[in-house]
Amino acid sequence: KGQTPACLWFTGLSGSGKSTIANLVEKRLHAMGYHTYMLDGDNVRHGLNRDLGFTDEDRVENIRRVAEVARLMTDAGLIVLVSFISPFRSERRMARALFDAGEFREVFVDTPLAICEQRDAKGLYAKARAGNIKNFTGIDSPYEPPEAPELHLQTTTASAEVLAQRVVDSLLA
Ligand code: GGZ
Repeated sequence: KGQTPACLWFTGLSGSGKSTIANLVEKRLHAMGYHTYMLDGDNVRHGLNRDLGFTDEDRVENIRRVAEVARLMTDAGLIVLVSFISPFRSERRMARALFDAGEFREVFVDTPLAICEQRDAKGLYAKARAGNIKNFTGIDSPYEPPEAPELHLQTTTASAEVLAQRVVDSLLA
């Protein structure tokens, strides 16, 4: 069965809910018979990008490689879900430029820093505030919010399930 390849590019702070929403989107696409692949820190930063840390320079290289891999995967016909903080506008623009028009869809998972920090599921914000993690996004490293994302998801006003369905609907529209 034919499918239109696409790159769903989730960007947002640590703990914003990118992975939660991207996982729900992937599950629903699978259930409809689409072929997908998820690229995230868990499968990329431990392998392909294990030489990279969290300086600005390393994040730029992290995103460059991820974008190139995503491009290869869309060439193979997949719907790729990319879930990285990807904090810099210029790198997201560079990623977008690798794809054909309409193929790249930037999904801004917009959760205020105060909420991410309050949840702090992994205790990373507390460590960053205490100075035990350097260059932590939102604390001592910048996050540049998208200016014109294809989708802007405000996680404080809707559930992950509802937001995931919005992503699926927009992709299949
Ligand atoms: C931000 C960090 C840092 C620093 C480790 N800053 O909540 P998590 O744990 O699972 O997601 C974060 C993840 C971010 O990696 P990315 O590859 O998405 O970042 S980027 O796109 O900016 O290259 C967090 C963990 O790694 N983590 N140190 N200093 N997040």
